[in-house]
Amino acid sequence: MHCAPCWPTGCNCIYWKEVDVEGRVRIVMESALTARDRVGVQDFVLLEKYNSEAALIENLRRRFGENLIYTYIGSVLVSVNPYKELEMYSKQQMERYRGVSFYEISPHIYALSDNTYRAMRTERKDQCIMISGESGAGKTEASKKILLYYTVTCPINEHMATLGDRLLQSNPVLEAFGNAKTFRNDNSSRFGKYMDVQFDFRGAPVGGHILNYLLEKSRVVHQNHGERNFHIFYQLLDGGDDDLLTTLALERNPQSYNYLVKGNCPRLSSVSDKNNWKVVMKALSVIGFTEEEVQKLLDIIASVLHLGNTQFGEGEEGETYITTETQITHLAKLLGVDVSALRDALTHKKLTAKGEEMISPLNFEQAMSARDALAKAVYGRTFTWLVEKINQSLALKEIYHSGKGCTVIGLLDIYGFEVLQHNSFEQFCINYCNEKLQQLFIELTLRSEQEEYETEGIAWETVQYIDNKIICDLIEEKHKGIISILDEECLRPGETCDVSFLEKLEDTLGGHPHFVTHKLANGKTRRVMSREEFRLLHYAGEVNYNVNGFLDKNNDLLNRNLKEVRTMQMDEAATQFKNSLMKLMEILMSKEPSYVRCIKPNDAKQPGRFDEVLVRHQVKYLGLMENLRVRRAGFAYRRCFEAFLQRYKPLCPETWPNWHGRLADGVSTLVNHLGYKAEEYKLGRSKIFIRFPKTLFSTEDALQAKKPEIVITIQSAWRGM
Ligand code: AD9
Ligand code: MG
Repeated sequence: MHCAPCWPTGCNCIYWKEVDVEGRVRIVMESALTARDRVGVQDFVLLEKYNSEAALIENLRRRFGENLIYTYIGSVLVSVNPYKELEMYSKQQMERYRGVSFYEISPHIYALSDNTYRAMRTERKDQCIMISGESGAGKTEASKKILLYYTVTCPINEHMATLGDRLLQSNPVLEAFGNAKTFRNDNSSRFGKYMDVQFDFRGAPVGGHILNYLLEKSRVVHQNHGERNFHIFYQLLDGGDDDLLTTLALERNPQSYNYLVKGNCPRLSSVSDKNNWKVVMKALSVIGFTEEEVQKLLDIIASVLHLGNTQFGEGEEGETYITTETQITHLAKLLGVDVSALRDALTHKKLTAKGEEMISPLNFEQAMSARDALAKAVYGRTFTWLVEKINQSLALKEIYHSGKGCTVIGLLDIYGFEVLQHNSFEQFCINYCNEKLQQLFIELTLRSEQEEYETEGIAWETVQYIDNKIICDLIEEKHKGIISILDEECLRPGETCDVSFLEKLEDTLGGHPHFVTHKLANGKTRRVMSREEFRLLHYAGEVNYNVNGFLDKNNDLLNRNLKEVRTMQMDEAATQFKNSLMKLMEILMSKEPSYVRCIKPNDAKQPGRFDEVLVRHQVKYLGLMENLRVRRAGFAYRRCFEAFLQRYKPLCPETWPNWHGRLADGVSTLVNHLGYKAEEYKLGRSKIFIRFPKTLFSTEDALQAKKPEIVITIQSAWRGM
């Protein structure tokens, strides 16, 4: 059976012609709106009880059961991870969504991609797509599908014919170096990513640029049980040929390396490191890495493994020395540094007192941390270098006069809100980032809704929503925000420690409604808190952060011990992160936003399981209910006059088969004929706004009841063609 949509209305959802094997043509009707009992509604704004979280979750559940993983809240796309391959991402599907009106066809990531692209082309305005959701919810997969859609469906600029490939190939490279198996996701992105795709005036992709955020460097030296280090280490050991491993002085077994055994999880059942190694090597060459550059990259990866196996001994006077001389020789060779300089850097520190430089030995513990700090720094810098190289390869060519005439679609795939058993500095930064994005989301959605109502000349009804500015301020405010206090503690001379940082927080922030510690809670808190924790009441829920390691992580440790080797900026880590977030906010604010909100249906990473408690939690912290309330703002449904008339004109003799007057008058005639009451709808300048879903549904039902009549009319029209 062959199905072809879009006839004769071009709207893709009411009429389908089916051609059976004998060539007989039949017109069938399928409307996503009428199938609502079985598959739920495709836009949450059509829910009768739009204020009910339970109704929203039930709608999600029904659709998930039918493999309908996408649902809208107006123009926001909600996506539930199916944890299985669905046949909905083919090239034919891409074609189906190309140029088709957003709401007239079932929700899809391609519909959002296409709509964003068309908005960029017609309005000549930069766009961005913000993808959010917790770890494993499907953000990275969504961003890859969007990128694929553009590289497949957009025209090609003959000067940049290979750009599409390079854009796509940047993914396996960044994933090899920046992703890892975690408890929550076998391919978890351990860095935030914002990618701009630049298009020329004909809509062909001509350039790209990536910004990366806060790579989780601590993973290089430590992994929790059941987790792995970054994929590239295992790929190299499994996929690299014997000669390569010999040159790098590596053994094939990951268990031989201290930095790879912490999680006790050398292999992944879901992917082959060996195959991925090939994919990554090919991708590096497509992007334009030379053989020397690839070799350099692998030297560094190998040197990190050798660093991890570098061991220390303790002399009689407490001095430290290196016991693994062969490792140090390999290391020096791979890093291209002098052996004795490296030995000194790992066992001594340089101090400057009264203008004089002094060298003092490190004790055993200090030497171990210096070693780990060097491994993290080397890896972190390599990742930054990798991103820079990719950016050079994707950079707009001169013929475009540095982007003049180009428009941009930005893709943001950034870590979701994270609450672990033990939350540390990394979770603090990640959750702060999510607070900022939520703030932006609320601000922009509200703003664009308000603007639409104003343009359409319809009175704006105030909507209640949680404003999380107070929490953002608590973290980022100058002088009295948590980041400022942390920086001050790091810079304060004398013995500062994590506990003194916590005390300072208590002194400054005591009484703040979103900040709690063991002392401040005074036994009033429901959940037990340790003396080393502070709790933030995020918009998405409460999180306890353990202050252990905050100062070191903020200092990046390396500052103190290995200044010689580093050439990085001197800003403290949290402040650097705050500044890069501020810049990101500016970038996003300057563009027209679209949103994909990803939901993880279960923690077992299994298809077909919908855990309501887990989903409810995500619905809450993604702010979907607020989003829905803002979007409804009194009206369940809005549609431009033309589309509304096109769809429902068969219901009124004066508009069927064609209306020849002004569109607004046609809609007015139609709704009068249907008996809409004044309180049920409003006519804007170009759109009709319908207040209740039931008004729309009864109109839709009337259309379906008329089905046989219309089919006959259409069939005879079609046969006559
Ligand atoms: V993390 O914050 O980087 O840890 P993500 O990026 O949100 O996380 P990811 O996109 O990596 O999650 O998805 C996790 C896994 O779910 C993928 O490896 C796939 O196995 C699975 N997945 C996600 N989306 C889809 C989909 N649309 N179709 C099929 C999917 N499988
Ligand atoms: Mg990801």
